[in-house]
Amino acid sequence: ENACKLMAKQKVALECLSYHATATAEDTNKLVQDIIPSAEFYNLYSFKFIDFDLTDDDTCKTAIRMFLECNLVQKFQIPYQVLCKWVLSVKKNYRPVKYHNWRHALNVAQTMFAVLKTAKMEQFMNDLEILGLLVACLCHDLDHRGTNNAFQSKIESPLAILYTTSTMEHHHFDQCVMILNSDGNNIFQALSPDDYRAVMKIVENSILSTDLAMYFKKKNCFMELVENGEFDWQSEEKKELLCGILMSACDVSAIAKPWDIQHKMAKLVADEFFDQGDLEKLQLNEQPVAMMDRERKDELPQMQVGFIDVICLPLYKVLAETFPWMQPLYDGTLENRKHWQDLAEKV
Ligand code: 5BB
Ligand code: ZN
Repeated sequence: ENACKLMAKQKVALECLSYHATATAEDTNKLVQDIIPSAEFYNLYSFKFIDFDLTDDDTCKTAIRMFLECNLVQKFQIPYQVLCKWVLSVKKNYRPVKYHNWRHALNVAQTMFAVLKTAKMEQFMNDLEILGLLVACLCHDLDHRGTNNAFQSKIESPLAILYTTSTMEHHHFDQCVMILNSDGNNIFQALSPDDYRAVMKIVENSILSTDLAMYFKKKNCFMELVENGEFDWQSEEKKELLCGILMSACDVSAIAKPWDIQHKMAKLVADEFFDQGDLEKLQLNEQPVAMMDRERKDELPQMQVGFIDVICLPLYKVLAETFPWMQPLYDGTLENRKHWQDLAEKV
């Protein structure tokens, strides 16, 4: 078994070497010189943030603005050049798939920013946790191939042999570490060894928490604490749980956006699922599940209602009950449920 894993690791490493590259000096210098518009300009404090009108350059500046706005550059002595290079490198290590691309990562990070600032969750986090959460959001889907864990397992990809559970999430974290360890990309370089270890632990836990299977486990623990009237979120164990739950809340937050945005985002999600379904039909000779079958796209509104009822509303409900400033995520989702329900009834 160990020999098998070693071989898989070598294969993954070889694949990565051929694909992986960090930002060029030229691109980095250009970004370093540019002025970073304000948080207000980018609408960063709002749960209605959209990336659609942003250029690729602007998406990098948006990410940098979040670090500046949280004072992280100053607090952790991040050389500005390193921050710029790191953001460009992270962007470069997302693939141009339809949904799980750099813009999805940026949207997740922006929701986390709004959760910390506008939903006032900052009061439960120290600076190191805020740094870890923003880094985790930007890195949480690195090198996503537009296919899910079940698919990696079905095609017996080296990744699935290396990591039998949370396959892609382990890979996203590995990619995150790989970028940080690349020349001129280590935004954590000035941290003490203890802080370094602590922030990496937060990043790892937060990225692994974005696996849906992990979410269901964490949600139950979280609900138990809430039902027992927990008010103290400071212990390490509870903080890990809270960070994990917030990651899930941000990861699915497209569901809480104004309807026209949610409608477009859901189309992107569906298109990526259908592409995987096509691969399953053609490469594996298998009948894909409804969600991934283009022939069944009429069922999309009903599936979104299911997604909202089973995953999103319960998640936002327990969060809003515990932290009232999180309510906009619940309200936005409930509003979209009406629209999807209307569409589902027309079919
Ligand atoms: C999701 C879990 N899966 C294993 C089986 C199918 N379900 S689902 O029925 O809730 C479902 C979710 C079905 C269809 C869907 O999209 C059709 C376009 C979705 C869906 N998934 N809809 C979305 O808008 C989004 Br965003 C997603 C992404 C879900 C990522 C899961 C991460 C969850 C962390 C808590
Ligand atoms: Zn994601």
